[in-house]
Order: sequence, then structure tokens, then C-alpha cells
Amino acid sequence: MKVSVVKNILAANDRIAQENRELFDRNGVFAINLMSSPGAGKTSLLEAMGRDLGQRLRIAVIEGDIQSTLDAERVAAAGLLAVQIETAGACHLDANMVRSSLNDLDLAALDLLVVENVGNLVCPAEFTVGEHRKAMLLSVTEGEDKPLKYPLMFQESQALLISKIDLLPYVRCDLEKLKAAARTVNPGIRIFAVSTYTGEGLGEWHNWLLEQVGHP
Ligand SMILES: Nc1nc2c(ncn2[C@@H]2O[C@H](COP(=O)(O)OP(=O)(O)O)[C@@H](O)[C@H]2O)c(=O)[nH]1
Ligand SMILES: [Mg+2]
Repeated sequence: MKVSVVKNILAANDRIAQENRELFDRNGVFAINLMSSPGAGKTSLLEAMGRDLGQRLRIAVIEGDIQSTLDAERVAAAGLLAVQIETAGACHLDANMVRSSLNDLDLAALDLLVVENVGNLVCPAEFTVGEHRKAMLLSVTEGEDKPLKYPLMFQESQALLISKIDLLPYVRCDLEKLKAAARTVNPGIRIFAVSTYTGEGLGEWHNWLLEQVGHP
């Protein structure tokens, strides 16, 4: 009984996600679902994207948080269009929440829509919201074993950003071990090692994004 209820919820979510995806395609918008634990650096990455890509791509962000509009304010200050969803306790965004927020965006005037999911390494990976790609961050302070302990998000994502690499001298994180763990659960995952503090690795990430937007 419980199993069939969960299946029904996921099937309903997938239907709405499909509709979102069709809406994105009709309007020529490329959509990314950006996920990570709280504090891995998603909003900082979006601020960097605003600075570096804002002139080349028309970018909007849907911010998912349990509470507050802080992240929407930060990305708006970085020059991006921003819509905030407060989930009131829910640990992830679902396709219906994203659909509701689309009314506040002029999709036809966008190239790229990034959905910053609620900070959580587990639940967001279970719900598609209509995105073309999933990307995730794991910071070097979280431990190189996390792909093996929380495999689903790594399996679902096409790109992994290993973030805060400026901290590598201060933490015991073996970058090669982390990459190997990620590839154990998802051999095809694209990996970028980045720091928004020093700018290292951001160029490669931005080039990949530009490539993806051009070929959805
Ligand atoms: N050392 C370092 N700290 C970072 C970096 N990127 C973000 N942070 C810090 O990590 C904290 C959380 O960042 P935020 O972007 O809010 O993460 P989010 O919760 O995933 O959106 C903030 O204090 C940031 O300044 C980075 O590249 N290096
Ligand atoms: Mg954030």
C-alpha cells in the first residue's frame, strides 16, 4: 500500500515535470536543477555565473529554500532575475512548486533557468522538476566518501562541481579519491573542481554550460 502511494506521488510529479520541460522547450529555455548539501556553495556559484555569463546569457534563477528570501536577494544583487520558493518545511522542490513559480517569469526572454534546490544531499535527487540537466556540488569539507554514502544524487547528475578547492591545504580531502568515488557510482559524470573565492575552475564550468545551452 505504502509503496503504491509513493509510486503514485512520483508518477504525478513526473507528469508535471514533463509539462514544465515542454514549456521550457517551447520557449527555448535550457533548465538546470542545481543541488547539494546546505552551504556547499550553490548561491555563490550563481553569483559568479551572474558576473561571468550575465552578458552572454539571459539567466533566471528559481531559489528553493525552506524559509527566507535571502538567496533570491543575493542572486538579484548579482544581476540575475530571481524568484523565491519557500517550501515551508519540505526538504526538496517538486515539479508542481516549480510550475507555480513559472508564472513570475517571462520564459521567452530567457536562455538559461537554474533551479537552486533546497540544500539537502538526499531528497532533491528523487524529484525531477522538468530540467534538461542536473548538476550538483560537493565541497571539499564534506569528505571524499560522500558519493559512496549518498549515491543517488551523484548517479542522477550529469555534472559534479567539487567546490571550495581553495580550502584543500587546510582539510584532509584527497581530490583523486573523491573523483574516483564519484565515478564509481556514475562513470560518465563530468567533474569540475572549482573555487568561487579564487575563480579557479569556473571558466571550464561556464564553457560546459554554454555548450549545453547551445545543444539541449
Ligand atoms: N572557502 C570557500 N568558501 C566558499 C566558496 N563558495 C562559497 N563559500 C562559502 O560557503 C558558505 C555557503 O555558501 P552558499 O553559496 O550560501 O552555499 P549554498 O547554501 O549551497 O547556496 C558561504 O559562507 C560562502 O562564502 C569557495 O569557493 N571557497
Ligand atoms: Mg543557497
